[in-house]
Amino acid sequence: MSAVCPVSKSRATGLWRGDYRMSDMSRDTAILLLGDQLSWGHPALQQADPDTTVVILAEVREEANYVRHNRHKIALLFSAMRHFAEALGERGYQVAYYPYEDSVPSLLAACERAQEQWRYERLLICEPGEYRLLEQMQRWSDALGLPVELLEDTRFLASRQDFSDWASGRKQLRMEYFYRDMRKRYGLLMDADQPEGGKWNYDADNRTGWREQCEIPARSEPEHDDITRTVIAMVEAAFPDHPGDLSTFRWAVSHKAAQAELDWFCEHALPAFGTYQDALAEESPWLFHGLISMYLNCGLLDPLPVCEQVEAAYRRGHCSLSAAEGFIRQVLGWREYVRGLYWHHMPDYRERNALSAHRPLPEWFWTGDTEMRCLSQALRQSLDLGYAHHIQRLMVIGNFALIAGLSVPEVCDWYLGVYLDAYEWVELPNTLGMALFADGGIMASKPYAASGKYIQKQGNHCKACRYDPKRVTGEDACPYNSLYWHFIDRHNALLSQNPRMGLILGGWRKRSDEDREAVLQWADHTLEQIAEL
Ligand code: FAD
Ligand code: DLZ
Ligand code: SF4
Repeated sequence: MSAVCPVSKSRATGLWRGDYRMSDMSRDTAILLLGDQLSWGHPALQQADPDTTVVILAEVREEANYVRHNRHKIALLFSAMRHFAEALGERGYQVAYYPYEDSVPSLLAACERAQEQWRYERLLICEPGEYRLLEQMQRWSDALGLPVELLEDTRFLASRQDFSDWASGRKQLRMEYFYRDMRKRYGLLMDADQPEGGKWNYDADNRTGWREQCEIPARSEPEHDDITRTVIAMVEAAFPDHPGDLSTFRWAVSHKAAQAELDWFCEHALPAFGTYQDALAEESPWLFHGLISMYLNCGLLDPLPVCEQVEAAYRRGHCSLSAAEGFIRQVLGWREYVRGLYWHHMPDYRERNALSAHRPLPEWFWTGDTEMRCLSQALRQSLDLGYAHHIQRLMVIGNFALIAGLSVPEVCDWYLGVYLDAYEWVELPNTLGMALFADGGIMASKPYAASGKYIQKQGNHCKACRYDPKRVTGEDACPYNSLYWHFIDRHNALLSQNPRMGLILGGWRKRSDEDREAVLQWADHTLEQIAEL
């Protein structure tokens, strides 16, 4: 195997670039690798011959700007792309790399430029994670005048077809049953054909609130190499209006470094992960969470080895069954399930707005500047770090958006831009379906609406908040409280069809007219003042 056209490392950018001698400039096949497909398990790489293939990687305007992506997300992807380009070069591939400074407008434009240089005869692409891009790519064959093959993304544990087969004929698509089938299929945490420990799900053990019971292990900061430093400086200059404080950039940008993060998690945080999975802590944005979704979603980690590593930790007695099961349920269950649901229901899923939520997003969603302490902390860390854990996304930010009736598309775009693990296949079902109930209950069996009491139970934010979680009306009342009852009251008709809401609705109806009126009036006042909360 010989690379006819040697790759050379440019001093200026630290990138692998082709040596553009005309005699060398042709390849049979091009592979376009997207920024979230940086995996050796990529279906086109699996069948590629480096001698006849050119791999295209491109940092392009359209992908970087179709929502207001967090600068952490852009820097993570660009640096990981540049590192992967290097690794491809080391394995003998010719790489056509277009850095952001080249001002390439779109992925199609990058393929056109590469075609001029490499005169390839067919283009292989792994299907993208967003419907918007899939639709575009289906027209690329005409635009480029050559065959474009869209390959199935084999990096997931359930294919789109697997999910459709599972879904067909079912009235309800509940995650729990999908998850059990996946456990059996992959033999994870199984004892012959029975679930390890006799139960499928240890969710009830995963709900302890945070009362500073133990020390939260400190995370180390990965050291940045020249490539990452160059990318950070470029992103800071090129995206001045995007959120993200890059002085705190702490993310792994190679397979090896991402694996080291997973190893650290298994060693230090996994044992307490199960217990505090639903906790909210004033003193830490990370608690005992994995911080691996950003790597799984861009190809730096693969889901099966991740689950196997966590199971191995349980088998050697390093963590409890509830910790291992709680974690594997997220990766093998929820992650695969939301992807299946997305492709099963797109494109109309994106248009759903079952509760007619249209209120514009308050400006403080982009600054975190609100006196609601739990919400301010969750927003600020989301904007600054590109990360919030699940309960912050669901029960602090998402819950507020749900009970205040914030615009579904605006909230979805916010989530898609702000988080460094966000791609529409995973963001949309979680936001539109799970958090906002805008799919009318396809994903969640009841809305995840809660008052300040839940947030107080799960964490320690309320102690230092200017609002009082026990009060429902009045200047000091926690805004979550009246807004919660306003939500219950305004969706009374729809919610009364849901047997799981009976108790709450019954309790609300039993209250005196005066009492209810006072709460609703205060909620109206709160909504009028939403910009000032
Ligand atoms: P851990 O708590 O350590 O969990 C382990 C892993 O399980 C995660 O890395 C992730 O890969 C997987 N996982 C857990 N829950 C889910 C879930 N509901 N859906 C898919 N995977 C899950 N996750 C994303 O990857 N991208 C998103 O854009 C995204 N948007 C979300 C929006 C909302 C409104 C909500 C409620 C959840 C969203 N999630 C999203 C799911 C979840 O919050 C994140 O995966 C998790 O917080 C990532 O942090 P972690 O790696 O520390 O997770
Ligand atoms: C998110 C993202 C960003 C910010 N930039 C790029 C890019 O410049 N080049 C690229 O190939 N991919 C990028 N991505 C990831 C894509 O948006 C992602 O592949 C699609 O949204 C499909 O999931
Ligand atoms: Fe959040 Fe309400 Fe508690 Fe303040 S009082 S931290 S707004 S739940």
